[in-house]
Amino acid sequence: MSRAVLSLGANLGDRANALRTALTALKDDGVLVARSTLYETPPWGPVEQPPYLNAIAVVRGDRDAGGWLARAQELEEAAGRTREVRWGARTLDVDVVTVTRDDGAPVISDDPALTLPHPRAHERAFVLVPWATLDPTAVLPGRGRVPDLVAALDPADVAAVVRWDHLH
Ligand code: PH2
Ligand code: MG
Ligand code: MG
Repeated sequence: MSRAVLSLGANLGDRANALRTALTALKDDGVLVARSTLYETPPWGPVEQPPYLNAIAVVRGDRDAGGWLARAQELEEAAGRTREVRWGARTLDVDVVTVTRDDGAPVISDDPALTLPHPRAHERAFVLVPWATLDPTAVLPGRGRVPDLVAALDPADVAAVVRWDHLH
């Protein structure tokens, strides 16, 4: 058994439907511990593209890190994901942010296929803001408490992550 934090994002097609379908699939798997609401977020990175909807899911189940990555990729495929441009637009992206073993030890990996913890999570408001709101006790291994990481971000980046689903 292990616990994983997943970051979900979509910026093509019916974004909310893509996220909700993936969250429902995790619930149906019996692994969903908690999920954030949906947030609209400006695209991060070098590629010009439409705004994202993002969410965080905490899952726990009988999988190791590679098992969570495999499930994440199945969810992307089920959403019709095509993988063209790195950091480019996508119907669904599911990234494994952290994996924690049942003894509390974080999985640390520099495997290029699955680097853990996620190497850029600590600088991404679209990951940290929903995560800190969902779980104010969360820690990103090697980086610190998630609310502290939010406090270290540019306030403009934090303010740009806007709760979306109470508006719709
Ligand atoms: N994902 C990316 C690149 N940029 N920006 C936002 N706001 N949200 C994302 O999920 C995202 C991104 C590549 O995975
Ligand atoms: Mg990603
Ligand atoms: Mg990804």
